[in-house]
Amino acid sequence: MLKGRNAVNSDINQPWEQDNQAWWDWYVTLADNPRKIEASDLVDLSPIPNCDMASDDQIENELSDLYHVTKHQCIAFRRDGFIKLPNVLSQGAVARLRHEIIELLRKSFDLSSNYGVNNRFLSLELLWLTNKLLRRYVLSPRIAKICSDLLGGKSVRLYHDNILVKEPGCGRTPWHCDDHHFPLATQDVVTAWIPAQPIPVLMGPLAFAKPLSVFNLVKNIKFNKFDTSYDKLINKTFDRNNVEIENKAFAMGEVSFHHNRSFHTANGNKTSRMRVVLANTYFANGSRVVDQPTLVSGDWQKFIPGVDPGGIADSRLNPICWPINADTKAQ
Ligand SMILES: O=C(O)CCC(=O)C(=O)O
Repeated sequence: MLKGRNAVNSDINQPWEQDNQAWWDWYVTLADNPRKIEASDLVDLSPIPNCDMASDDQIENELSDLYHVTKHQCIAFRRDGFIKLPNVLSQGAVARLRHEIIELLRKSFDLSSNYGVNNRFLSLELLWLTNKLLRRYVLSPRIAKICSDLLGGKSVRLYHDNILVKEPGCGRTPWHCDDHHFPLATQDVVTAWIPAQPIPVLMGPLAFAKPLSVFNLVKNIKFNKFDTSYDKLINKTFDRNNVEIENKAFAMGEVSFHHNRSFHTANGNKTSRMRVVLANTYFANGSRVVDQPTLVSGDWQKFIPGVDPGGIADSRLNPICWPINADTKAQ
């Protein structure tokens, strides 16, 4: 999985040498999976609630309509490092998102087998540049303003959009916090994890360790790029310290928002339905790229083109998404 210089020694202070799909293919090998999920383990779910897909106009209106985040929810986010908010999307907007993402996946991957071709973690990114519908979900004032509110009202730029799909039988996502991943020199980073269907526990919802301060318990654990030891050690440390893990289902339209120091994981997909998610990451305007991005940051220059380490992360691919400004509207 690791290739070239990345495969040679244990150093992570080096650029990632492949694309983002290769990054995910490698990354999920770092997860400790006690047992491979077999085709016979997969559970068929009842059909997704039947609803009409939202039209373009409905999506445009819904994703511009502002969501009221309460003071209590902002406090909970700062304490826990994440919050799950109900009804961020309507059922029609979720159905449309899933439909569109599956169409896009078909163009890049072979989805013909029910068990998944390789039980892979599939990823696509930067779709907001080419797909008008996805662009509404990624540059959405509704979603970006929630992130801004959770960061105390800062204006926020897009880092990237990422379609994250677990085929049936795909295993766990290793424990991590995004601070190790995004090469941004700020603690003002939020990812909106937007499921494109309900996610029952068997499908592997995003699961969070709380409160946010558990970061301190594990911050000195050394990342190992070759095996599952990092994931195992984090798990063991949380276990030993009785850290509470929230691993609950996501209802249709529910979206989670997590801070870049929030430790999170996701179990494997033990259902016969693909777990389809759009994850958008936003960060405070004015933030810089770290001085030394690592291979864990993957192909970050694709998301902040033309900006060198240490520079302000304000490339043309990082529009300000909240507050709405002329630049964003024109795009
Ligand atoms: O979708 C997953 O399983 C992992 C996603 C994740 O870690 C993230 O969005 O930060």
